[in-house]
Amino acid sequence: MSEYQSYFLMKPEDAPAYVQAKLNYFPEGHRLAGTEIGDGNINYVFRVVDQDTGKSIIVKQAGLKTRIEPDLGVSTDRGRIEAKILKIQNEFAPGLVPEIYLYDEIMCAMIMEDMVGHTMMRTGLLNHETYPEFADHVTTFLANCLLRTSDLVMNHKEKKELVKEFINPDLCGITEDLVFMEPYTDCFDRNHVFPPNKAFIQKELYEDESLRLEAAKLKFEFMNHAQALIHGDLHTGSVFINQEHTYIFDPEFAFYGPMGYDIGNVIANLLFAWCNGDAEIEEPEKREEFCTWCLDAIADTVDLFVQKYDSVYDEYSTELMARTPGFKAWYLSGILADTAGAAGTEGIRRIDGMANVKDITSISDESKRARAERIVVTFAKDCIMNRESFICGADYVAAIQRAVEK
Ligand code: SR1
Ligand code: MG
Repeated sequence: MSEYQSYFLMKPEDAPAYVQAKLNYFPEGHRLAGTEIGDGNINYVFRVVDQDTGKSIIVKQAGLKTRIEPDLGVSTDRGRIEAKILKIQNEFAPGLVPEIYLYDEIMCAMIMEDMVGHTMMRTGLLNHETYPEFADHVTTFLANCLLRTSDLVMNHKEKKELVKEFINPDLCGITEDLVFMEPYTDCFDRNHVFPPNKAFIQKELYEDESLRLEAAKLKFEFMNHAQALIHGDLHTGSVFINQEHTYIFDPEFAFYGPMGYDIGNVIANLLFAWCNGDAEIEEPEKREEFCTWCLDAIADTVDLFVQKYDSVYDEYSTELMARTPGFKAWYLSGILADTAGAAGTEGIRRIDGMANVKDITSISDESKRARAERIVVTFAKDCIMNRESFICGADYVAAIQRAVEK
């Protein structure tokens, strides 16, 4: 193992030897091939395949610089955070996250399960596939991972140790800028505004002072409410899925933050899928089927989370004060308001911020894309401005309908 005593950035052809040196996974002498399969902005992802058996494994390495330029200046410590949280999540939501076999602090690389037979959810949704089990799986993941890392369940001192371990200033800094600041002002070159919507974005996002005030409150809630160990970037590119099973992965943005941030991100990304289906599916019946599934998945995500919040709370929260009658409902109302706020901030930042989503940008007809963006922004503003009133799945579906009709 002496060749891995100091850091270097691997190339695809380095990955097989690395796996062989670190892990007893492939038999000696088998022909192994390494390819780079990552399409993210930040890390390198290599798949190593045993050409004799077809068995495969993944190596994910943090580069010293981000893949996009200019470099975002994020510490390689993100690899440690990701490997550690996946182990915790595997304990609380077994089978819903990929298994980590090893984390190497020198190479800032982890070796993990290859999620064979699963597709990146955003890619599947862009092909207008539907996933009947998604809402059930994602809410099992959310209710367990969020509540069971919070003060509702954990010993308060142990929880504070985790808060310390998961301080993630660089990645949080990206979110603070890209989600909670830049989309609300026209003074950042990194914002992408679709030219036909320039006047709309100017009026609805850059010049709306009351929106900016609520976005500022949500930013400070994100930075200061160390409620639970959140995934921190739960969009449909962080999910690998098929008809029966779901994996939630890529939690490098994890830190102790508000639970609603994760739930709201799921909702907003399902709306992006709805927009794509609404604009791109030509056959009316197929369009209706796909779009209805998206709305049902949004509603079920909220309603099943609420149900599972209740059962996980009852089963695991032994905290004396948290058992006070009325506290459970009060605590939930805070999570739900944060959820609506996060659905709104994710919706807005994916329209005019730096990191757009393919669901919207790939809509080929210019006027349909402009309409989709206006629907998302109208819905998102409703979620942010009226966040206390979004308490069940039907509230989100009604808000989407209002945005469509506006
Ligand atoms: C430069 S990083 C852009 C976005 O990609 C990540 O997945 C996060 O969503 C981040 O905001
Ligand atoms: Mg990612």
